[in-house]
Amino acid sequence: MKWAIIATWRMAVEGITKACKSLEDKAPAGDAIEEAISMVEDYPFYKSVGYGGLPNENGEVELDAAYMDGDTLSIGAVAGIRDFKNPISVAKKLSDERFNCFLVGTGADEYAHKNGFERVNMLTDRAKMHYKKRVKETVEKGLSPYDGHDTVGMIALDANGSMASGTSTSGLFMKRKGRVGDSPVCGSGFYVDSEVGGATATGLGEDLMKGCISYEIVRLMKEGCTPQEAADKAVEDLNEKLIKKRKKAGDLSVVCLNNKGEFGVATNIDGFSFSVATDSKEPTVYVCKNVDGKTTYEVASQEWLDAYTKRITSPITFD
Ligand code: SD4
Repeated sequence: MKWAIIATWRMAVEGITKACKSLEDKAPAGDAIEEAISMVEDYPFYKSVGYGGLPNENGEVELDAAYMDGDTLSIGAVAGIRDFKNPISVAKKLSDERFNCFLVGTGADEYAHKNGFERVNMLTDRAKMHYKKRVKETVEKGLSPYDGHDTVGMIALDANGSMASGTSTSGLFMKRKGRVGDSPVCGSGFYVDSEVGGATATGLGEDLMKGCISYEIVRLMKEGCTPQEAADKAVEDLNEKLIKKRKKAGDLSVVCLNNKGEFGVATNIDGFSFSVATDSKEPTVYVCKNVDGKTTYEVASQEWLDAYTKRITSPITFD
């Protein structure tokens, strides 16, 4: 049986590269997801996931994460958790619970503490600088505080045909305290059913939730769409509906994978990237374009990859 793993954004590629070795050694999809997402959470230069994630409007890092097992449909999720190193691991552990599997705020913190998860101050000096800079720019230039975000969302298929999905994010930069996006919400930020496939989303949570977009993609795949057809249709339909009913649509980007290891990707923005690997494909980063409402993608060039690394690691300057 084939294995495969796909994730939103370039930032997932190191995690995926590590998880590939486990999938090759017949590790369960859920373990591969936890391993790969933890690696994204731990890297301080990814400023929208885990350690180094950007704070809310009060300067506090509040993290959302979720995990779903595609064999049992078990779900675990946390929202607004503070100062725990790996929210994905807390979410995965919660998926063992029959009840109380989605915890928020201090309830999530207490659960994580009682279950021995590692506490770490997740607000880095670099994130503080981003915050100060944004406060200054917002006052001086009237910028939207919500610009800029990247959630990691992932789906894996293992050699036994089992599937799992996970998400992890610090949500929107400068979000209101207590704000929860789509990422920990089942059906919106993620969904997986090993009998069909899985999907995960990134973008403006408030809009992604209006279409329950991850569930919608899995539903379309179940009805016979290929992953690419399902992703295109779900993003196009939601984008159109939002424009028709509300005059604007936020960023909507998705990746999906069926239980044969075939993947699909769609976005309504330019510049969405994703990372994918299968038993016959080395970990690869692709960059998407949206041309006349259709998503196309190509392998990220070395120039693009170099510019990315430079951008995320360069010093933060105040003009
Ligand atoms: C949220 N969807 O909290 C997340 C943010 C995100 O890419 O995905 N950014 O709304």
